[in-house]
Amino acid sequence: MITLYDLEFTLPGKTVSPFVMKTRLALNYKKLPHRTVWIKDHELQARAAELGLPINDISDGAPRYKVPIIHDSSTGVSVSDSARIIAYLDKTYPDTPTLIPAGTEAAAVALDAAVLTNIIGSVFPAIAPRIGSLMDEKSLGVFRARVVGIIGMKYEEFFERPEFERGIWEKAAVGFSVADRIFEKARLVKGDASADEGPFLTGKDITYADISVGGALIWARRVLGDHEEPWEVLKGWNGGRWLKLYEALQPYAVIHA
Ligand SMILES: N[C@@H](CCC(=O)N[C@@H](CS)C(=O)NCC(=O)O)C(=O)O
Repeated sequence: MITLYDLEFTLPGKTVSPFVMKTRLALNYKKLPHRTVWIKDHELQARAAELGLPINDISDGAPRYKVPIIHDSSTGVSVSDSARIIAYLDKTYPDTPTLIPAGTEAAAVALDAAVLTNIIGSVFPAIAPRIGSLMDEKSLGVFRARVVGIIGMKYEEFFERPEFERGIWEKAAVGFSVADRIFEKARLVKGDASADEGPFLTGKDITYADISVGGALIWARRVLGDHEEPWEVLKGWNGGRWLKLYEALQPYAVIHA
């Protein structure tokens, strides 16, 4: 059985992180049984160390414990970082659909970087203050300073500045359009008529790109809520590409608590 470590927030279903959702999408797509263990943000560093889990040593900034982390009891292996976890699952469970085919590791990492800049990063200033509203008091204590670092104001102030938020969504639309052009070009490079069919980014089959972008879309939707205006606006960007992908990935977004 695989244990997936995730951060606990105060919304139904508890999960928020785009990178944990990316990993969950991969686990469900591969039909690998797993369960989620929830940790509060302010407890993550101590709990992960206590459990002997691996530190994330390859993301930006100083190495620290970050979710997702998995522990696979059938091999005794623990892995941190969504891309590394997915590569581990591909290798350890070769009878499941491959998401990072051998030789495409650099492409996967470059794709993640493009998603981080143009999708996650572009909406993060509008998502971060809302994440603050979904945290337990102790975790929020630490997170408050991060929000000020990201948006230059207290998270409560953000909600009184609609013009500031409008600017964020205008910039985000540009970021999503950059991503849209990447996937348009990918379909052309694929050069296959069937690439025009299907809801996924390069056609009718799921690839690593869908999982990477999908984690981010589900994160934004969970934090924004269905009826919030930004989600309504985002749904219409780039010919509805993002909504189509979001909906097609729902069967794989199931949270196994
Ligand atoms: N590149 C990493 C990013 C992981 C990450 O940033 N996780 C965040 C949650 S979205 C986290 O655990 N932050 C906790 C912290 O930094 O204390 C991945 O893809 O797994």
